[in-house]
Amino acid sequence: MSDVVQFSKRGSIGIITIDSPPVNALGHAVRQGIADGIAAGTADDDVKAIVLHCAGRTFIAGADITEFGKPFKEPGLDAVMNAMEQSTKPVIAAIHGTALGGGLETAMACHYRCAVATAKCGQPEVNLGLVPGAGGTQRLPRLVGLEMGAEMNAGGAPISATVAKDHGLVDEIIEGDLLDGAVAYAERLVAEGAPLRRVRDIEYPKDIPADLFDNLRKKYAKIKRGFEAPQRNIDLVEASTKLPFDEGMKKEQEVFFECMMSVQSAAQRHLFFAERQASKIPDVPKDTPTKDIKSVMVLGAGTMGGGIAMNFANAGIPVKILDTTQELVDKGMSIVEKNYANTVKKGRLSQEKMDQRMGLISSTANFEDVGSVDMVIEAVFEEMDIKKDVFGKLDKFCRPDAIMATNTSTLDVDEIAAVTSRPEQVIGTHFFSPANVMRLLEIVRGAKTSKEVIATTFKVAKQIRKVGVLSGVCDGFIGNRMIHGYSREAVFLVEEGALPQQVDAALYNFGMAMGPLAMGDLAGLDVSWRIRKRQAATRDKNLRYSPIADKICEMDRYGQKTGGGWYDYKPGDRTPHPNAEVEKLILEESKSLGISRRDISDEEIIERTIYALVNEGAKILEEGIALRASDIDMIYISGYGFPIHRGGPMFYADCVGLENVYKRVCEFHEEHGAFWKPAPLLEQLAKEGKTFNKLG
Ligand code: T1G
Repeated sequence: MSDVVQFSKRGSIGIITIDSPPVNALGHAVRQGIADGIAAGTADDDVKAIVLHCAGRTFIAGADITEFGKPFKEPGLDAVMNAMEQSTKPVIAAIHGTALGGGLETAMACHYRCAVATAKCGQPEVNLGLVPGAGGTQRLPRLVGLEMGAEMNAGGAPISATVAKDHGLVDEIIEGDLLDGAVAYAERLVAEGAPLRRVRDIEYPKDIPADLFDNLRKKYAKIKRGFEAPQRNIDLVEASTKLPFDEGMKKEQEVFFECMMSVQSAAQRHLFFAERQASKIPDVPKDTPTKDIKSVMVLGAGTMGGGIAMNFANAGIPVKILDTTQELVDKGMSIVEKNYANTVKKGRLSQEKMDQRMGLISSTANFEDVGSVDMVIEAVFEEMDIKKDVFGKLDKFCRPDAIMATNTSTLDVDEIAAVTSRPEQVIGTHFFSPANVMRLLEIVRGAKTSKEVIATTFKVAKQIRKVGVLSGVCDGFIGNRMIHGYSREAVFLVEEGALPQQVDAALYNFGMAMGPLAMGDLAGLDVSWRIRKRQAATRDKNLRYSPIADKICEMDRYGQKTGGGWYDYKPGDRTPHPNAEVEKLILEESKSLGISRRDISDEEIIERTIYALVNEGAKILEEGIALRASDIDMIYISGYGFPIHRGGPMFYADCVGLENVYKRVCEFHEEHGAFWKPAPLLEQLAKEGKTFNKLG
């Protein structure tokens, strides 16, 4: 046995116990230990059946992703699973936590499966740009049916043990202690002379709907636009209906290795670790003391404030919304209620859950109530004077150990903290609109923010199911600072010859959730217009500036909220339609700026906008505003709709090759001026043949 897998016996039942923290992943030692345990149980005449179970938090949660791309060591998972499946004695999987990927595949190679009701089963390989590599597309559909099997493989979502039991994936739900229950279940199977039931022998029904797989392909082409793995999973489930089992397994292995070598899978594996790395702050150790946040107050009952409050109610944390008048508070509460009601109407939330969550949200117009909570999140108007006034009052009324967070999207957190007597308690928590939907939370560390407050805020981020990413203090922090160049280039490209719909289509086809100009219409063109007007006096007149967006605003066209911005919108429909007036304005502006419009390729549109992100990201990295390139990738994936299958702007640049990116940035610098001055870090890495992220 290996030091992570033990074999023991209880009466006539052999027990293989895997204990390989954190998630009992199927690394080499675990695979070897299982094989040894099966051999030991088979060789022991006293053993009549074998239970496979795990210590710790979960049953096997999959292959060991950290082993991918490294030299392979026998035994492979397929050999281990064959040993189990061919065993002359029944092997029973005892599942708790999450049986995922190779974990579920291992369980399906057993003859029987039992689980506690809280367990979950799934094939999430597709979320890593993969297909299962050990029978997930060949066994799962045989157990749960073709459509459910294909959906679970192509969609990657797990099912509960009770649903799994209803569909024949789990045979027995265990009440009480899992191992005790599993041993008793094994004894019962032996007493009943239960057959050595092998999933591979299950025959599919004859009447397979002819359009089943094509309909699934269409569905996933839409909901997972641009992703290859969902399609490959569907192809393999379909192949399982056409090929003998062993050939189907061979086909799956081939496709698994093809996916493993794909850029899309490398991108998604990069993001899997990037998300977990983001909460690791070098000078804030894992054992930094944290506070339990049991009550929160949100200042500002607007759209953002209401959305922020919903996150806490969704996590079961009581939250109070404060505004200056009862009327504003009541209005804010009705926005929250409407949001929840919409979700209930769409069938994504029960009325009971909505009532439960609404029960956790209260409201007040009495500022001094801030003294009753563990954490305050300010979400008032984005004006420094207003924020300073609020924090001056918070300093007066909040409890000494209360965390005072600001939801500012760009303003200087240190300047805000400086008006308080306790800057160590002040931190930035930048939510992204809609705050109850977008997963990103930029956590902005002030110069004096304490380590405990940082660690506590990251813990809160995880509690409210946000991706917390640390940022230093600068104008726009990480995400918004980078988006300026991206949006700027989009407008310059319109001035130079592209029309809005070409720019947006090129980026939509690249994989962005929506094009930059349509995104401006969604956010409201007047928001950035107000900022540009405020900055006009100090703007560097030597730098190219496009007046087009200002002129669109001067036509009272602010975007969707006014029925038109860059595009026109029909009432109740978010579909953008080109507007002749705007196109006329664009042509006139190009002319008045002396620009002779030219045909612009989609490739140039992608390079000018995405490399603008990359160049600014490189500056943010070398200034230490972002801890690591993968943090920047996480920000763009979870806050700005960057395509997951491209891994984020910095990972994408790594894949293009930094020498290629640097070459184009130099050409743009030559042609378009100072905005494109290459970041020194980009130049250095390009010349050294290195990458932003460690790859592989
Ligand atoms: N391999 C290696 N490490 C893993 C891992 C894995 N499969 N899963 C998690 N970890 C690490 C993770 O990096 C973190 O490390 C720690 O465990 C806790 O994870 C053959 C080929 C199981 C639901 O895709 O979904 O099987 O940061 O923070 O929120 O067909 O981890 O502490 O150092 O996420 O409680 C398929 C991936 C693999 C499951 C637990 N399996 N994992 O969530 O904790 S491919 C998956 C998860 C495969 C087969 C194919 C989650 C979780 P650290 P965590 P959590």
